[in-house]
Amino acid sequence: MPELNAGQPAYDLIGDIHGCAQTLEILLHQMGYRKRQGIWQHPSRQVVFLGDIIDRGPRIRQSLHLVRDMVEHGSALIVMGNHEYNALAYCTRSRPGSTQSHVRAHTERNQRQIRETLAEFEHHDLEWQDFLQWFYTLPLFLEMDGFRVVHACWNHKLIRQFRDKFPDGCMNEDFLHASMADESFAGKVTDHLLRGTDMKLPDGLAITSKDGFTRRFFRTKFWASNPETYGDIVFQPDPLPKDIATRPLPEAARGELLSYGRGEPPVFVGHYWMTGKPEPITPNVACLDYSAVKYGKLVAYRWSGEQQLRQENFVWVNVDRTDVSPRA
Ligand SMILES: [Mn+2]
Repeated sequence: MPELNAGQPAYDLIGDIHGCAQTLEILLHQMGYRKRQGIWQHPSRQVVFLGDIIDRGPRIRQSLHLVRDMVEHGSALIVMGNHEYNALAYCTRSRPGSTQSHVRAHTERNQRQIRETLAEFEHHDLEWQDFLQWFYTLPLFLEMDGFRVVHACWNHKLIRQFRDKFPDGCMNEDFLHASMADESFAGKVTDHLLRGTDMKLPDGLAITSKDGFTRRFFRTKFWASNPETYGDIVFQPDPLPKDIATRPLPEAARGELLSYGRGEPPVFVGHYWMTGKPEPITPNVACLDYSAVKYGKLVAYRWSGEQQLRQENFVWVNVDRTDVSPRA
C-alpha cells in the first residue's frame, strides 16, 4: 500500500497506560494534540489505544475519563486489554450453579491486581458501573485500512471465527461467562488475543525467573517464521537456559505455533513489558508497551500509511516518578 494521500486518516498508536494519565497528557501534547472543550484532539490525526488503561498506576479514573472522552468524541479508537477484561470478570456475579461468587475469583492475587482501580472508584460506584458497561464496547481487535491492532496476539483463525459471531469485534456478558472455561472457544479467544501464547517447556522442565517465580511455560512469538529451535520462538519474559534454547523443536510443538507473514499489514500490540529503546520487533510487528508504570516509557507509534515499520516513527515519554504508584 502506498503512503497516505492528503485527507486520509493517520494514526498515533499508544501502548498500555495503567493509570499514568499525567504522562499520557505529556505524550499527547508532544504529538501535537491539544485539549479543546475538555477533549484531547488533533486537527488531522487519531489515537489508537492498545488497551490496559486501568490498574496499578496512580491516576486510573482520570485516565479512563481522558480516553473515553477521546473515543466518544471520535478523537481515538481503542481495543480491550486483559486488565479491562479481568475487571469485567472480577465485578460480574457468577450465574447460579457456579462454585464462586464472581466470574473471576476474588483470590488474593486477583484482588491485588485490581485494588488501585477499585480504591479510586470507592466513592464513585455508579461511575465505575458505567465504565464496566463501556468496557463491553471495546473491540478485541481492530482491522484498519493498512494496519491491525490487538492487545497481545494476532491469531488469524480465532479472529476470523470470532468476527463471524461478533461482527463488531465486541464480546458480551454471555461470552464473558463462557470465557472462564479455558478450553472453550471464548476462553481461547480471550486468552490468545488479550494475554498472548505460551508453550510448555520440554520434558516437564521448569525455569526460575529473576523474581523467583518458577515457570513450566514460556511465552512464544506469534510471528515466528520457520523456527528450528526453542530459542527461535521464545519471546519473554526470561531467556531460556542455553541447553533448552538450542534444542530442536519437535514437529508437534511447531504445529502449535502461530505465524504472521512478512507480507501482511503491520500489527501493533501492547501487553509485554518491553524495556530498552523502542523499535519494531519485525518489519511488520511492533509492541508499544515499554513498562510505563514501572518507571519505563509511555510509547507511541506515529503511523502514516507505511507497511514497513520505521524506528524513527516511535516517540515516547520517560515516566516521571510522580506519575507512578509507589505500590506498582
Ligand atoms: Mn496487558
